[in-house]
Amino acid sequence: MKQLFTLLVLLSTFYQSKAQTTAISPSIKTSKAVLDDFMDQRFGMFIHWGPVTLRGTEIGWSRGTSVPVQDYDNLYKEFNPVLFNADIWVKTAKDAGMKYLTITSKHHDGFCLWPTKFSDYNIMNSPYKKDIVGELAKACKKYNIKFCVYFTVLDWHDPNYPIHLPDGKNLDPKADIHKFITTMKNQLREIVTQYHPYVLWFDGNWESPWKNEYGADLYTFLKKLDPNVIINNRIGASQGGEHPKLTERIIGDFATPEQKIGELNMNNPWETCMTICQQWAWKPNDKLKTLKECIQTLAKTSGGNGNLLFNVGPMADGRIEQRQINRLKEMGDWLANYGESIYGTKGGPYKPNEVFATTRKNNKLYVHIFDQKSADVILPALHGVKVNQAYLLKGSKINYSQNTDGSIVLRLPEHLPNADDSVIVLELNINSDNL
Ligand code: FHN
Repeated sequence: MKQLFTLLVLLSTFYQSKAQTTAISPSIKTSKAVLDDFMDQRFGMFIHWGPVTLRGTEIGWSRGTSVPVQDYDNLYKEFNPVLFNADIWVKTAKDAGMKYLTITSKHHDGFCLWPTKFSDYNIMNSPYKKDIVGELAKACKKYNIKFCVYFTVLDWHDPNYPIHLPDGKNLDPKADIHKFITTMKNQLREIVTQYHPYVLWFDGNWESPWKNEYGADLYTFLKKLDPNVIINNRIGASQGGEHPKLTERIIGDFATPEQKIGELNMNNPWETCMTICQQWAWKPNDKLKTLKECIQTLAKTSGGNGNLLFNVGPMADGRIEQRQINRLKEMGDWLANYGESIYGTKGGPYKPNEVFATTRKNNKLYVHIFDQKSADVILPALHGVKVNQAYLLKGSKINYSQNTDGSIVLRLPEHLPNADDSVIVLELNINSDNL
């Protein structure tokens, strides 16, 4: 009996200490004010780029699959994006109405787009020999776009990371994860102290070598470097299917649903990441999303109280494809008219659907009308809410009525100003935060 008691005490101590190693002290967690500022931005540019664009295959994932490892790992010797111009990339983001920009400083293939002292596998040893990350940080400052950095916690190229191929199962006994983490911390210290990113966007947290306690340690380490740096929920170890979630166990400041619009969530911050084409890195003749898909994705993401990180894949010569630039400019033109219904708003109170989504700010409820076939759009009753007036944002009055049950009937005019998303403003008798 005594042995059993001793064993139970030992086990509980073990699990308590394990739990402690993944708990983040509340005093160092990113503040609500900083996260609220992030969520007010609503729309950012994601950029996946590296020497793999010379092959037009997927960054990281095509190494050792569609591109032989030896071939893939030597592409950097040809990588010379002479047409790269950070100002053009950042102005493209700005003209799209984007407020922040996230660059893959290091993806799963281990190639570093900045002159790191901790790996020779970096841009300074390519024919290009310029600091891509630094150029983008400078251009973002110049154009008042918040600069953010993507960093992978798996690295199939680094001999100290135990897995060397996509979906690899064998752990390399010669690898040393603790040396790998030391290199990672040194590189992240370079990034944070030299480029001061607004957000650190981690990725690659699903393979067995990565442990939740490594993520907790890394979060704490980064917060000592910059207490206000915002960190996503992919710094700890993922147990599969967790990217859209933010739970007690998951380390990080915001959830990251991928290639889909997140669920309406008024409690936890989240950001959908999505490609404007199909592939993250540049692919010749990749399928480009329609303007309707782009605008409605943004509106439904905001309607769900989330941000949209929208990805472009620049080409090997350093240019973003003109068709992607054009599509983003069309989004920017829409935002120039309707941005009031996106930036600095909250989502809800209704769950976005195929007919409409809603965003809100002060006493205004913005109704994004997607499906314009029906003559009326009916909004379920909101307790204690009375509509004082209704009108098209930047347009004419809208006929409406409120039923005795409080539901709201919007009578759509025959012609709406924007086929993809026309925004109707309802001015309410209360502050929309209280809905
Ligand atoms: O494996 C990566 C993928 O290449 C891409 O970077 C996306 C972007 O969020 N993240 C991972 C897949 O979940």
